[in-house]
Amino acid sequence: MLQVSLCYPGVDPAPWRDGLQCLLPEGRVRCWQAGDPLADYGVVWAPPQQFVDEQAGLKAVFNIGAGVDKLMQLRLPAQWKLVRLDDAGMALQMAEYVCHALIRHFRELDTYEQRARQGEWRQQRPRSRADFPVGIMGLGVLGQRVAQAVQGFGFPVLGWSRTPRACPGVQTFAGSQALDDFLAATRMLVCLLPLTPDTRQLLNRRTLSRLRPGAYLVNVARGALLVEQDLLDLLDSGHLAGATLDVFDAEPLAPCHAFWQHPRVQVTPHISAQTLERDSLEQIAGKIRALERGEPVAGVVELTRGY
Ligand code: NDP
Ligand code: OXD
Repeated sequence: MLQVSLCYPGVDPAPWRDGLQCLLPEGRVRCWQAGDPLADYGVVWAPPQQFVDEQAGLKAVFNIGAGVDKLMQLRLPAQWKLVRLDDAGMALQMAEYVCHALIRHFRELDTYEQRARQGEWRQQRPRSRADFPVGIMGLGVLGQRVAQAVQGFGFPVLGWSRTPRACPGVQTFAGSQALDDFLAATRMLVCLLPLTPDTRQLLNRRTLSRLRPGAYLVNVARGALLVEQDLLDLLDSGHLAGATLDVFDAEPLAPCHAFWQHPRVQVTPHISAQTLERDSLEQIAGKIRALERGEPVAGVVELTRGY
């Protein structure tokens, strides 16, 4: 019988175990405990190093998320087949969240909300979409879906990736040599990059200063991509108009952090694309069956690349 070991510290794992058990009646799903025998498959989010060491011989390990940066901080066996969640209901949520943030800024809705609280009836001059090109960093599973949604609202869309990507209707840029040109053409920057050694602190004073004056930042990737003090300084200098931040260097965001009270920063608690239990488990169960049949699966992480 197939053995599946679930390791999801910090949450009640029972609904995940029971949900996967229902979808995989031919296997046995159990919550991992130190000293357990080697299972066939692992299903994890931020497991301890001990899980990795004891379960080094798993046939595949499924990450309960799209980003694998927490796992990458551990010593992983080179032979591990690590599989990330591949959309699983996150791309649509991400498209919703990013479009909301961009449109809220473009249509000056925060200004109208403030005025409404004062009972003030006053209209702004309409802005032109052509003056608000949206640059998306990361044209992967989520970035491409976001690019499609943003295009639907008529904004010019640019995209930046590590290797060249063709994305209909999107002006694409690839590699570090193209980063400055991409940034110089962007007014609303959306970050959807994985956190890797190459992308850590990529959003800093130098790169954010390359954006068009009055630029707006939406970071929905990982907090450690951004140097938070550099963002605050560029907001205060007026080079940046504002930011919507869903992810932070330290989560939960400390109660005294300057972002909470900053008048031009919108904060949400890492909810832009939440992991949906049913969608995720269906995807994982389907991929376990595919691997058992000897078929390839999508979403296998390249360990040396880090995403
Ligand atoms: P993918 O792996 O599908 O796509 C990553 C994209 O980033 C690819 O286009 C890749 O380029 C590009 N990229 C990677 N490294 C570099 C680099 N050094 N320079 C330029 N481009 C680079 O990831 P997803 O779209 O599925 O997810 C992106 C991230 O979003 C996740 O890693 C996770 O951290 C975050 N996330 C956040 C959530 C939230 O709720 N806030 C929810 C889910 C995910 P290439 O195409 O050439 O490979
Ligand atoms: C993810 C996340 O990476 O929820 O899936 O952040």
